[in-house]
Amino acid sequence: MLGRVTTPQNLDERFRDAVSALTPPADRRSPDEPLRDGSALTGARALELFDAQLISRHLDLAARWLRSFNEGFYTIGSSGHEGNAAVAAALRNDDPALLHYRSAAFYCVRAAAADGDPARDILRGVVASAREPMAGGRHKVFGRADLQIIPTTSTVASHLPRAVGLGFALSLKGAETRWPEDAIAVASFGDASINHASATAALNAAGWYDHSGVRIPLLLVCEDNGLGISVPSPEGWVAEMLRSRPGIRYSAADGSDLAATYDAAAEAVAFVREQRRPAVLHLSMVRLMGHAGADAEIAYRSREDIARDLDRDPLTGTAKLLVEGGFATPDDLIKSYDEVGWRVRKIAEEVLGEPKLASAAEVVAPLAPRRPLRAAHTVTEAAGRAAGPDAAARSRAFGGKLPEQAGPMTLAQTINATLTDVMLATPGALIFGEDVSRKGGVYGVTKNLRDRFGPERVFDTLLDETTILGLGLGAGLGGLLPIPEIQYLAYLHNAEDQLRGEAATLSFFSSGAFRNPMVVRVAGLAFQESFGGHFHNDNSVAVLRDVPGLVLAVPARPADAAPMLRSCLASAVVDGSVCVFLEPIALYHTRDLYQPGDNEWLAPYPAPADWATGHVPIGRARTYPVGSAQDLTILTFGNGVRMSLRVAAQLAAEGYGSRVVDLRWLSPLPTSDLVREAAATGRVLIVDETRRSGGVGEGILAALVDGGFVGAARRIASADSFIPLGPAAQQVLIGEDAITLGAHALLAR
Ligand SMILES: Cc1ncc(C[n+]2csc(CCOP(=O)(O)OP(=O)(O)O)c2C)c(N)n1
Ligand SMILES: [Mg+2]
Repeated sequence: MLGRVTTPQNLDERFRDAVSALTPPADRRSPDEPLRDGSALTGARALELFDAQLISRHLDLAARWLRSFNEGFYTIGSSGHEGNAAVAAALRNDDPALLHYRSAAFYCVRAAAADGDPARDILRGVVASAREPMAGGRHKVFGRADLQIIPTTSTVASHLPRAVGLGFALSLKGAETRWPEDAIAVASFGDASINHASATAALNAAGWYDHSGVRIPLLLVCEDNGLGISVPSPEGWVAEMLRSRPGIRYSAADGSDLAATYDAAAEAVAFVREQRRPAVLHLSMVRLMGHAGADAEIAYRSREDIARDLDRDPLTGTAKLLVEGGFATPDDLIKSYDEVGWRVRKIAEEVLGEPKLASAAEVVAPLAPRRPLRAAHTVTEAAGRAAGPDAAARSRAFGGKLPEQAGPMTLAQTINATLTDVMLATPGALIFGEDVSRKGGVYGVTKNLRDRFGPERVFDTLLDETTILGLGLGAGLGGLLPIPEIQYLAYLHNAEDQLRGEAATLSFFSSGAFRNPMVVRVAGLAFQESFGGHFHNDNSVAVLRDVPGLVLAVPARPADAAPMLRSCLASAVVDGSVCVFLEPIALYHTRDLYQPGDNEWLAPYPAPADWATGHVPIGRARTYPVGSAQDLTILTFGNGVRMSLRVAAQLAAEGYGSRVVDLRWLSPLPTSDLVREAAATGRVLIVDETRRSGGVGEGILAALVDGGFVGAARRIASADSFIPLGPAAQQVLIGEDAITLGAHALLAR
C-alpha cells in the first residue's frame, strides 16, 4: 500500500517483486539477437543499457540517502525517465548534447562508453564536491567536455535556443566547428517546458530555418512525464503542440519500453543525420518519487495516478524484455541491481567527505579568467597579418580604399571598418541580427559587410532576440566567433536570460571547460533627437552590469571604438569572454564637439601598424585633461563624455581646470583609474546618463568609497523614468546645464 509519497523503499521492493515474478522462456537466446522481434536493439546492448538504467536509479536512491543526513544537496531525480539511455545509444558519442535534468541514464551510457565512472561524477555533484568533473561543486549538472555533454542550467528550456544555435553552427558549410561534419545536436527537456517562451522560440527558429532551406541537424527529445511539478500537461497537448511545428519532424515512443525507445530514437537520429533537418522525439515517461526529494505528490495527485506510474517503471520494463526474451533470468537481473546498488552506495560514502569549494576565490575562479597580455598579443598578431600577408585581401575588402586613408571618421564608420578588419582576421567570425545584412543596419553600421564577406558570414536573422543570442551561444560553443547585434537596448530585455542565465553561467558551471566567446553589439542609450521615445532611447544598463564576468564596453569616441571593439573580440577569442559592446546611437554620426563644423568628434582610423600602440585593455579608462586639470574630476561615459568635455571647456574659460575621465568600460569598472583621477583633484562630479536608481553612478560612488576616496562628490544622473517622446525627454535626461551647475557647486567648496 502506498503512503503519501513513493519512497525509495517502495520503488526498490516493487522492482524486486516484479522482476522475481517474471518467467523466462525455456531456452536462452544469443545476446546478438534482437531484444524483441523486429527491434534493432540486441540483447547484449540492452544489457549494457540496463546497467546504465540501474546506475541512474541507484543514483536517485543514493541522493535521497545522502539528503537524509544533510550530505546531499540535490534530489531532483531521473527515476521513471531511465528510457533516455536508449536515446544515448542511438546517437554517436561525438554528437553534442544538452540534457534535461532527468537524463542521468543518457549521461551514464555516454560516460560508460568513454570508460568513465558516471556514478562518481554525478554523486560528486550531489554532495557538491570540488572534485566534480564539470561544475567543480558549483552545481549538480550533467556535463563533461570529453563526452560532448554541455551542462545546462535549471532554467527550463533556456538551453533550447542554444541547441538551435549548435545545430545552426553544424549547418554552416566550411565552418570549422569542434565537432565532426556529420555530427548532430541533441537537446532533451520536459513536457511542461515546451510551453516556455524559450522553447517556443527554439521550435520556431528550427522550423523557420528549415522553411528557409537552412538544414539544421537538431534532435529535440521531449521527456514527457505528464507533469510540471504539480501541474499536469493537458491530455494530448504535448503531442498536438509538438506535432504541429512547421519544419520539425515528429515521432513518438513509449519511453518505458527500451526497445521501442531505441528504435524510434535510431530512426529519428538517422533522419536528422542524413537529412540535416530538425526532428522532435516525444517519449512518454513516468515520474517516480515525485518532482524532488521534498515533494509530497499526494497533495496534488491521486493514489491511482501515482500507482499507474509505478506500473510503468522503465526498469521493470527493461527487465521484462530481457527475461521474457531469454537474455537473462530474474536472478541475474536482481543480482546486477544489487551489485550496482552496492557500488553506487560505496561511491556515495567515498565522495561525501571530499573537499568542497572553500573560498570565494575558488568559487569565482572560472567566471572571468582574463589574460590581457594574450589578448593584446592577439591584436598585435592581427595587425601583423593585416599589414603583411593579408594586405592585398584587406585592400580588396575595402574596395581599394583603406579606411586609414579615408580621413577622419564617425563612430559608425569606425565600427564598420573595425568589423571589416575583424572579419578579415578571423575566418570564424559571423555578424548577424535583424536588418544587419541587406540593409546594413538601421544606422548603417554594418553597411557593405555582406558584400565584403558574403551572406554566409553576414546574415539577417528572424525577428527574435532570444534566437539571435541562442545562435551566438551555439556558434561560440562550436568554435566560431559570433558578433550578434541587438537592434536596440530596449529589445535585449526580452532575451536577456540567454546572456545572463546561459552565456554568463556556462564557464561557471563547466569550470571553464566550455565557453561562449561572443561580442554582442547593442545600439542604445538616449539623446536621439529625431527619433524619440523610450524604446529607441533606453538608458538603463543595470541588467548587464551585475552579470558576473560579463564585459560591458561603451565607446564614446571613434578613436576608442576601434581598439575597444578589437579588445572585446580578442578577449572573446583568448578567454571566451562574453562581451556587450554598447554603442551610443546618438553619437553614431556625430561630427562636432565644440562648434558646428569643427569635426572634433571624428578620428582617423588607425592603420594596422598603430593597433598595438593604440591597444585599449579591458577595464582601463581614458582621461582628457582640460586647462590645468587640477580643480575637478568628471567621471563619465558615453554621451556624458561629449557633454562633459563641452562643459569642461567652458569651465577652463572661467579659469577652472578639470579632467574628464571616460570610463569606457562599465563592467568591470576601471576602478584604479577612477580612484586615482578622483584623488588628483579631490572633487568628483559623476555624470551618468543612466538612471539615478540602479544606474552606473551608484557603482562609481561605491568604487570611490571602496577605493578610499575622501574628497567631495556629486552626481548628475537621469531621472527614474522611462524616456518620453519628443522634447519632454530633456526633462528626465542629463544635460549640460545640470553638469555646469553641479561643477560649480563642487568648485565652490
Ligand atoms: C524558467 C523556469 N521557471 C520555473 C522553474 C521551476 N521549475 C523547475 S522544474 C519545473 C517543472 C518542469 O516540468 P517539465 O518540463 O515537465 O519537466 P519534469 O520536471 O516534469 O521532468 C518548474 C516549474 C524553472 N526551473 N525554470
Ligand atoms: Mg514533466
